[in-house]
Amino acid sequence: MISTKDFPKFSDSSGSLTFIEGENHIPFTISRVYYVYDVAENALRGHHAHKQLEQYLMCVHGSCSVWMDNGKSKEKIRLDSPSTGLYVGPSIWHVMEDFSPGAVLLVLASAPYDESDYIRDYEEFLRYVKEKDV
Ligand code: T46
Repeated sequence: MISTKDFPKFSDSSGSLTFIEGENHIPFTISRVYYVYDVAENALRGHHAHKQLEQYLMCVHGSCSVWMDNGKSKEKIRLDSPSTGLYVGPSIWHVMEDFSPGAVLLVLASAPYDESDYIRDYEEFLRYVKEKDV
């Protein structure tokens, strides 16, 4: 379920640079970029799944943890490198937690914001993945 990608990183004594080329590094056309920041200590974000949306999540400053749940099992990953992206595809219930102070979570998304693509109720999510499995 957990699928990460390390993007190119150039470091020298003056600092580091990472770049992401849509066509070369991302398996979907990037339609939207957003970022989550100023997250309070102990705050939980996410708590939803998407029906169609594909995303890459990366903590470009600080760190945070992401729970991934496909309705059958759950896995947790710590995002703590600005050059590592986590793929979150459709039908994955995800929760972000344990943001370090000042953390910035950058997200590349395959489509514009569309609330009808969200499943925000966990019981509905379990029904949805069960129906899709049949
Ligand atoms: C996701 C995780 C990783 C918009 O109006 N446009 C947008 O592009 C986004 C992303 C959000 N919003 C609105 C919808 C809500 O009223 O911003 C508000 C906060 O969104 P939400 O509570 O969904 O934020 P998170 O951090 O729980 O989830 C976000 C994304 O919404 C979601 O797609 O996968 O980050």
